[in-house]
Amino acid sequence: MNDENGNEKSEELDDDYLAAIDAVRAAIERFEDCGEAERQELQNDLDELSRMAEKLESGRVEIVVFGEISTGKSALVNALVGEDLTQVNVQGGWTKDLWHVPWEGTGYRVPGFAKTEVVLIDTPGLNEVSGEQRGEMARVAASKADLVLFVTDSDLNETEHSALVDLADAHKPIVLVLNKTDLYRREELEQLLTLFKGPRLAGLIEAANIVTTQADPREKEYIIESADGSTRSEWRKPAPQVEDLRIRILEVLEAEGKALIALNAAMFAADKSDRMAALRVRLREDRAAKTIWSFAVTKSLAVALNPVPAADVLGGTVVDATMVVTLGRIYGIDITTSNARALVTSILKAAGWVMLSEAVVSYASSVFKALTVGIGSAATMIPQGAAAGYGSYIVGQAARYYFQHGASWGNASAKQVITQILENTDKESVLEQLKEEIKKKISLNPYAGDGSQN
Ligand SMILES: Nc1nc2c(ncn2[C@@H]2O[C@H](COP(=O)(O)OP(=O)(O)OP(=O)(O)O)[C@@H](O)[C@H]2O)c(=O)[nH]1
Ligand SMILES: [Mg+2]
Repeated sequence: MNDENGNEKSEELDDDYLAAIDAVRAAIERFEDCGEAERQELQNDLDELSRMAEKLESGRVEIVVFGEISTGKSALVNALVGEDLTQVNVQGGWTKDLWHVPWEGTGYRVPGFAKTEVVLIDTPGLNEVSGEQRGEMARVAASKADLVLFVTDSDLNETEHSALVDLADAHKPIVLVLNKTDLYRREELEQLLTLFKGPRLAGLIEAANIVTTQADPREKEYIIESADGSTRSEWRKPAPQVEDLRIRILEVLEAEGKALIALNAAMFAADKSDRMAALRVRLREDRAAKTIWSFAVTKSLAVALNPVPAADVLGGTVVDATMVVTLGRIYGIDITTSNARALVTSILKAAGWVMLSEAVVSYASSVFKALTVGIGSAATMIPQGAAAGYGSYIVGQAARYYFQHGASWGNASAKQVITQILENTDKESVLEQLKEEIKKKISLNPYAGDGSQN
């Protein structure tokens, strides 16, 4: 950008670029307040977002070299950089890691930055025998690239074609590099290029982005004639030919480098944000389910092992209130113990006292049995405990719904929600499982009778 005096003006970063920085920062902030357990699960994603923010803020461009094994990706990186930095080998599957190679002297600078860095990232090849994990690593790297150099040395096979489709679907800018052209006769090469520029890849890659190279051409026999007329032959490796590719990369960067980086970062942030949100939902649901179950079991055991006053069996106990406070925390909502108690009571009311009456029946029968066969009989304590645990289980499910909806019953009434929960719960199976838990505990407790002795 030049001003009226013809001097280069230091450009401001444009709105898209700043919006991309904001999007990445916002994605980070969205998950920064999560609890310790969630943070551990989300840490990798958060780190990746931080790296993306740092990349954006420093204006770094990342070009990922991607493709089948042994197509010459590593050789291409070396040829572009002009140094043998990454390892080239005839053996397929040679590159096992991601190699970040700074590409100095490109002359490219992201507008708005005084100095920027272009990095070439060499990746492991696709289709390596037992190298699925490394192939995946390469795909992930490509999905984060500002620009992908898709390297092939022949017509595209199934793996290559579907990888190309995936990248194009993700709106990745791609330069398709046909390498090792020294191995083809002229007609063969033309035939291949016609194929690449034909209908099969139309829509996936524009013709201008199909480039040929010789990253590490095979040795050729050179005939050398001496002054005396005698000749000798010598085998030498010709210089690599990657100039067309270098020019094309710079053209793409000059034309849309900054937009590519911004678009890439914004899409990355959106994807990560979705992924992390989904992961967080799954984590919360897992933890909530485990919490509800463990409190239901605790309640079952408490009631089964200590024949208790009616008030405890009827719910609204410390166990239920503590469960509600714990569930609230899982969903990032702080609730006081007295509010938790109030919530438990309102859930029980909304349940239409169904559970209560069941619990009462169960309690009454236990009292009756206790009177007839003696307190501590497994025949009485197990059903009584399970019924109490079932009550806590339902209270837990309702409280979970309440917290999932931001501490409200959403569009429904508490009664509707709880009726639905009662309908959707396989009561028999929950009771059976609770009974099993109680039995396990009794058999582990040397002081509790197993019922048969009574
Ligand atoms: N004839 C010819 N051979 C090449 C060319 N470029 C690379 N090669 C050879 O192809 C083989 C594989 O090259 P690499 O650069 O290791 O290929 P790669 O894609 O990095 O392979 P992996 O890391 O195993 O996936 C080596 O023997 C190179 O010498 C080329 O332009 N022409
Ligand atoms: Mg390699």
